[in-house]
Amino acid sequence: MKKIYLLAISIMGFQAINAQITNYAAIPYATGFESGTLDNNWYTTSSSQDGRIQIWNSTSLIWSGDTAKAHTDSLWLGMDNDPGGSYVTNEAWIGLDLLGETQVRFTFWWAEWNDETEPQDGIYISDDGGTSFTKVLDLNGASYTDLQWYYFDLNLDSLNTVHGLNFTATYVIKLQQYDNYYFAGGNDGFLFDDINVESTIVSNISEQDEVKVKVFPNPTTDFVNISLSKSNNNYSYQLYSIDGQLIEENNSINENSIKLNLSDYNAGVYFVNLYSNGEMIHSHKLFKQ
Ligand SMILES: [Ca+2]
Ligand SMILES: [Ca+2]
Ligand SMILES: [Ca+2]
Ligand SMILES: [Ca+2]
Repeated sequence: MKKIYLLAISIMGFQAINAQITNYAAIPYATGFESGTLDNNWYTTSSSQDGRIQIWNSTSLIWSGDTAKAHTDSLWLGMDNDPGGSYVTNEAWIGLDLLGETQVRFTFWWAEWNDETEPQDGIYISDDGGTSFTKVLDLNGASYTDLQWYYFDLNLDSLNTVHGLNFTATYVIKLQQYDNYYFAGGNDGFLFDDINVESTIVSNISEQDEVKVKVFPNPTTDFVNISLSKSNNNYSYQLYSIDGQLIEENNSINENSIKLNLSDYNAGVYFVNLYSNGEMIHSHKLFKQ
């Protein structure tokens, strides 16, 4: 039997959101929440009726001289706990049909307002329609400046590899917040904006245009050389940590070799994506010893 949720309409008059995922979005998928509602690729749920997941307007949330503004345009997705007093878990799921996809990136902007770090806060992924989730990124409020927007760029191929997940027709990305109070005056809450899921795969490179790539030494203790069989292709690269976070990038490389210095990074697995004129041509797993 389906549960019927009684929705508390907030005193601000915004519409609360709660609906099952009825569709798994094809990619590219993007939203900046400017329609004012969550489309049917989303499902939201809270562990108690105090949990609040709703779309806010840039002008509506002001406290102690600070205004919670959207990253882009007017609207953003907020998670908090109203009236608070006990802890609640807020979850917003995005359903994605990623069957057969490769080289998929999930990017988003996130801000928080005095939200304390708890292990439940973060980004989770499911490849089975939300039956089981794996945490792939911490969102530790205490480590970030309040109401400042931060960009996250997650390489889902890398995360799948690390966590034993697959691109399926019922792939779910879950945004989760855990805390015990509300935004304005209560000092808790997450803000999300400009969510984007897209494949960076190159499908139209002909055989003779293909750039051959050599990566060596790998494993390495410090440097990795990347040699490319063609020059003058306006190369760039992005280096990702094992948890899919972008840690280094370089644009407009006009030579046919790139030297990465991993000596300052911890031992472990990294991923480098290579681009030619903005299109991905190669992705490689690196082992730093
Ligand atoms: Ca927006
Ligand atoms: Ca928290
Ligand atoms: Ca903070
Ligand atoms: Ca708190």
